[in-house]
Amino acid sequence: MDTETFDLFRDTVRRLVDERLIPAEDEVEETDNIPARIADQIREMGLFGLSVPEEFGGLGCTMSEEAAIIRELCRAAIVYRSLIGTTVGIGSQGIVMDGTDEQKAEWLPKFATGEAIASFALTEPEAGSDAGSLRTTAIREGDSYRINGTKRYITNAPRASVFTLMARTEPDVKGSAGISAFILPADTPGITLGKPDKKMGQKGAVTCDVILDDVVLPASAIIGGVPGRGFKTAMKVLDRGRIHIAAVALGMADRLLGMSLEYAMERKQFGQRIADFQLVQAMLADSKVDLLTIEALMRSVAARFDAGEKVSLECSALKYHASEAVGRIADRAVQIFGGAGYMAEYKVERFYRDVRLLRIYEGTSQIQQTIIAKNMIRAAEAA
Ligand code: COS
Repeated sequence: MDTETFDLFRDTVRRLVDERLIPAEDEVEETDNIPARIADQIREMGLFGLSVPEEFGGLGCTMSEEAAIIRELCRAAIVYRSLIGTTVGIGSQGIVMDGTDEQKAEWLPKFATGEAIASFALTEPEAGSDAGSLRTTAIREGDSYRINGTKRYITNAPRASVFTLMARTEPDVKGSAGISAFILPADTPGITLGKPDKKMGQKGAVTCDVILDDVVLPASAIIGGVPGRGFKTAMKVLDRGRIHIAAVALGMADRLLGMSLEYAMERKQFGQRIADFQLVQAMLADSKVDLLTIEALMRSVAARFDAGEKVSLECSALKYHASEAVGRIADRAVQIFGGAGYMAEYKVERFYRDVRLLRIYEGTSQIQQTIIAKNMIRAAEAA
């Protein structure tokens, strides 16, 4: 996109956030649902197609552009992002990165319009951080695969038209080598969904188990058509997803720091506004530093990703820093609001709970630390 078109698009998203999404936050929280009128607006604006290449009808955003739009969107409660998040990110990107021409032609135009919602099915009851130990099996029978297993905490499963599913095509091979990624249409016989999970926050986002009981898929459903490459596809998708999650953190950081500053400048105690007390200023300053460092790291990592550099370490560093930093910003926001920060009507306590998940999904902070250190050691050994 040229700069002018992009700026106009970002302004449209900004208006959507201010005029529609923020005013509906309480409704979403109370009903645990994103109203259809808002989902339709998000769809009409093309937000489901942010990352789909233009040749397939999407907006074809670079990672830097996607991050800027997601940052804008996530000034509103981050549950809105979760509606489009799996289709923009982890659910679709396996096909974008590694799919065959036929697979891309079949699915990407539907993701671009939001007609089809994509979901990412990696995690299992016994395979969370240790994704390579997943147990779902896909056993070859002639020209097809028979799939059995359970996937857990799958975001957007009830809304999904299709899953990117990781399953073990070589059950005798331990670890990541025997895993393949499948395109699994949600209406395939043998799929059942568990009850919606009850969560700490992010009301309106839906996750549940996906149970696969003798699900049969043609061999042509393997992403890229070659078995055994699914773990690498999942890892590449997650590298990219980690930049996206950092953009979510940055958007919420903007919102929380804005609220903190506004409140501190209005609220009076001891005869003056609390913003004039140095201990409150220290919290505001620390949050600003946290925000600026997410922003700076985001700019550099997204640009290097767009330039085609291998930036797994940096993606993990960014996701780790951004999710921890927004956690601190949310915690300080509660503190600056004081008693009001603990009360639901001021929303700060809700956002505090919402951002807690950022340190967990798409790889916990501890997994990001591991990836960073492993990459450092590998580079030193190779030098
Ligand atoms: N890009 C491309 N390939 C990658 C990769 C990446 N970012 N990371 C790993 N790989 C490849 C490795 O090169 C290796 O290939 P070879 O066997 O050919 O050398 C293979 O994948 C296995 O890598 P590794 O040995 O590092 O895998 P591990 O099982 O030790 O685990 C972690 C890797 C812990 C990083 C992985 O399991 C992980 O990311 N876990 C968190 C999962 C997660 O984020 N879950 C969130 C649920 S989805 S919302």
